[in-house]
Amino acid sequence: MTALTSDATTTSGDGAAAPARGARRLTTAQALVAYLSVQRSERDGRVRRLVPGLFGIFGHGNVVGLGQALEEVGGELTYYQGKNEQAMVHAAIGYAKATRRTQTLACAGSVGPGAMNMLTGAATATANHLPVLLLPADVFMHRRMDPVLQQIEHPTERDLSANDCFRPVSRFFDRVTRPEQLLRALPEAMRVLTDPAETGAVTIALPQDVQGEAFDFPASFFLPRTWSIVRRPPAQQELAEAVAAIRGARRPLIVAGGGVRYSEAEEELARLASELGIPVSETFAGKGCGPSGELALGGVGSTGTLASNRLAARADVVICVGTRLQDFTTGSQSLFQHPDVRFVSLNVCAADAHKLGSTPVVGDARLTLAALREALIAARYMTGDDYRGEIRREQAAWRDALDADLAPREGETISQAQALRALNAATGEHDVIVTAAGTPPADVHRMWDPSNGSEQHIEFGFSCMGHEIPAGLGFRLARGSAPGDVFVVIGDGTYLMGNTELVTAVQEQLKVIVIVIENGGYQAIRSLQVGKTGVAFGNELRARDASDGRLSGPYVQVDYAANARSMGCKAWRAETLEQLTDAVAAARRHDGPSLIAVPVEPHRLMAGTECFWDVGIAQASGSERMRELTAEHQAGQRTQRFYAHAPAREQG
Ligand SMILES: Cc1ncc(C[n+]2csc(CCOP(=O)(O)OP(=O)(O)O)c2C)c(N)n1
Ligand SMILES: [Mg+2]
Repeated sequence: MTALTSDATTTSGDGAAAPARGARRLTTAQALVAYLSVQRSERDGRVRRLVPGLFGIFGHGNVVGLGQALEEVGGELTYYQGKNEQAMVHAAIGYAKATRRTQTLACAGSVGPGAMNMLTGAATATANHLPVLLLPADVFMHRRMDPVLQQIEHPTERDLSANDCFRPVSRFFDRVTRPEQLLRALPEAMRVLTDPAETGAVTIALPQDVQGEAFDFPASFFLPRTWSIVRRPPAQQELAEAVAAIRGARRPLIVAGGGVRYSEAEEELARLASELGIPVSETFAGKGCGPSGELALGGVGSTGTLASNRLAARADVVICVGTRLQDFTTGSQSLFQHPDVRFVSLNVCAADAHKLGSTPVVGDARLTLAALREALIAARYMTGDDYRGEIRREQAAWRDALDADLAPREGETISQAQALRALNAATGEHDVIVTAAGTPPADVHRMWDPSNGSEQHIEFGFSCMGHEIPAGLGFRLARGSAPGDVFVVIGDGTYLMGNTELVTAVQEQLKVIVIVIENGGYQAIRSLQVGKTGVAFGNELRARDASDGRLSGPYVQVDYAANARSMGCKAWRAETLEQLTDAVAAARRHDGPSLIAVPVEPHRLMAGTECFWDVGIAQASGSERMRELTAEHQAGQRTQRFYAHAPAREQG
């Protein structure tokens, strides 16, 4: 061992010139901490710490291993104390989003439940292609005293632990059963974290005995290493095929996804759109990354604008940029109704670039958009005046429909969309809005006007209730003292599921402004239920009623502002739009975290989007209404399409 270590030299990154001699005797956990402390990422010449901090909750499974290491050698790895392990992962996701996937945080949970609580966060990160580094503690490898506390004891697979549940929700998984395995596991983990096509949850399970086991690590292992996040250029052949597919288009439409934002390709997208006259619609993750002005269509799909959806229904070529094309975006593959519609998909991830039978262009969004723009200009491509007129008419019709939808109604309290419009007016450049589940992401996607310079970050790849507040913390942490405020818009149901990271915000003095929309429970789901089954059951926050034995009694009253105050936040309740605007101004003046509770009209949701969304419908029922609704839904299912691969050259 020592022979290997004492002569080791580095082949990596900055500092590579100096050969490192000797070995460092460290425990697995100490080596992990020392290694993370010197990893950096680089994109476009800007170097940053790749993992500058770690969220953790200790238990017996990691306090004497990883906890010991952090205390002794963790001076360069800021430790944040989580309040719930799932929330820690959401904070890391927020951090990764804020830094456009160039940085993230590590999350350490103890063995058993602490580790398992991170699973939902892992899935959220993986579904969204967002880097997070997860360090769940694991059971003993030596097994001298099995079964130990928090061990599941699988009857037929004794080498399996609860942590094997991370495998399907991770992009990289390893269980480090000997200290020296870190020499292989950690570089591979960093590679996956920094590869835009592969990134997601990266999980390294740390058995509690192994965390404390020592090894003579080569000193070179701990030299600073910089991981370049390379912009992969598109292949000329794929580009040529994309040009061939687009050049005959009369009604092209761009669908911009999160990949545009993560690649920081917004300007390049705006340039292509304006020089070629192609309108831009946006997915949830891409919300706000398209251009503003006459080619901006806003959200697309199930929660999209009428302008986007009507133009999508007639588009002949759809140019997808950095999108995973999930069913909310495609209207469950019913949105694009042009009989000969074809897709061109620009994506750094080949699997995404090939979806919907697309003509794929695999590469970085910014480079690919620039190359495509040049190639289309060289081919003298440009949309016609008639199409531009059509776009303007659809935008005007959408603006009118939105104004009518948001108008005050006699005898009603304010609506959520009205509150969002007021918030939209009270925010501007550098402000960030974070949403994830319920109706807030849907409404932000549809009606938020990003032309004031605010950024919207909607987590809807997994739409995970509980993402919002910790993700807001992640944004604030990543942005440090940079200008602009972080607003979290969250439903009352979701607030009840995950709010305790507000204590962490107080602990760290992180200024996050949480807007809780009070509407008596899970209204997004109630509305879906009533629309698809004709009845309301089990979704509102109501007391059990003795007469029918169901949850049909009065609304349960929760004082959300008092709840936030009890955790150390400032809090207000705003019942009118004026009160909301005033509360936002007061929250901006306050240094720490705050909350504004906004009661809204419970059943008033935004009007429909003319977009079908498929859900598993009841094919048998004793209720006539249910049978009618099933027939209606099945009519929608008949509009679903199979989009075949149609490369230009095979079409002649
Ligand atoms: C962890 C998790 N559990 C369940 C769901 C399903 N779900 C989606 S929205 C929603 C209701 C959210 O209620 P609330 O936050 O009050 O928002 P509202 O629907 O009232 O706008 C539920 C239960 C989910 N997305 N995530
Ligand atoms: Mg609600």
